[in-house]
Amino acid sequence: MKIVASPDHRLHHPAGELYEGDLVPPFECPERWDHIVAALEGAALGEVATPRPLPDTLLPRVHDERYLAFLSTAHDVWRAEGHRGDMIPTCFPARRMAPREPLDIEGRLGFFAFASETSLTRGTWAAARSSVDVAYTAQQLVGAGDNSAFALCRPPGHHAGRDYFGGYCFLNNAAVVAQAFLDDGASRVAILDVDFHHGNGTQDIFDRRDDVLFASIHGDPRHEFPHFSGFADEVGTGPGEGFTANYPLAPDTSFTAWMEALDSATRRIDRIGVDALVVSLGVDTFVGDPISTFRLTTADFTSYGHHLGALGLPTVYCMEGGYAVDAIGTNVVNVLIGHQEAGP
Ligand code: Q9C
Ligand code: ZN
Repeated sequence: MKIVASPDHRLHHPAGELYEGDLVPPFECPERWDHIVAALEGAALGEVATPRPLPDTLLPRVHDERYLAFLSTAHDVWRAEGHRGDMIPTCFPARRMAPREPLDIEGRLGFFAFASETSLTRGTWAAARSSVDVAYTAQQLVGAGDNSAFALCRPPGHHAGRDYFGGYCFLNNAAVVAQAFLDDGASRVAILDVDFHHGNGTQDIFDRRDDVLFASIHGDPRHEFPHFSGFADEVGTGPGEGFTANYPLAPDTSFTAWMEALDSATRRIDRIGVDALVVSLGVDTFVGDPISTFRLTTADFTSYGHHLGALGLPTVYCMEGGYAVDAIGTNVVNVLIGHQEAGP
């Protein structure tokens, strides 16, 4: 299995995260990447390759141009106005307010955000760009004939919608990979999102499309972030109807129940028939995760890796969440080893 990673992820390291009334050290931290790289080196899955930049035309196919213009310049504007720290959104357009981009930078920040735990920092754009380059390079390797690749994306991407950031995500890495497969000639691609949280951003991007099947297994939004997306009755809109599948699961879900949902999701992928698979790989389903409630053990990650490898599809794994830093490397490597053992 090919592995792609970039040290530029380190450019994104916010000073704090708003969490339960305090500004705490961010759960989504650079050390996550270090632990995964260390585990990958120990596992000898393959060499770690550095990314090449994605073509300029690709990002605008999944993100709004105005959003990209904002993200790429926001912190420069912020600094030009004399602010030194990170940008934390505080004011959002709620029901019946005007959905119009303001001129003021603080207004624009809230306009393009959906949550305030995610700071936008001086290095965020460069880091998010490197993350999407990592994902794109993994896709190119699989497109060129490798069976599977792991994109060690950081920051993660699945909460980033067509024109909004939040949930630690800015650019949607998995969506870029799916779009790149289509642009290279695939007729249909599946994105399987196994992160503990619903991939609301990915769903938003492909909601009306029938060329990308989006399936997500996650904590029931009645109890969990992102709170307003990921219900079972969200099945896609218009031509996309039937190409979104959500599997919300109760707090404290066991591996057995989780695996039943995975089996339903992969049977649907089989039924529809796809040319490539993108896995949004969050390992925050781990029993020891500090912000999540599922109960998967380290060994369970190998089991479901087997299940995914046995699908026999060209596969790109994009790193998403996982916050039990000491276990994150082993959990990720176990999925990839499981995939490799069962795959073609
Ligand atoms: N009470 C990803 O895993 N805050 N993002 C949750 C829990 C936001 C997670 C608060 C979690 C975002 C990529
Ligand atoms: Zn998550």
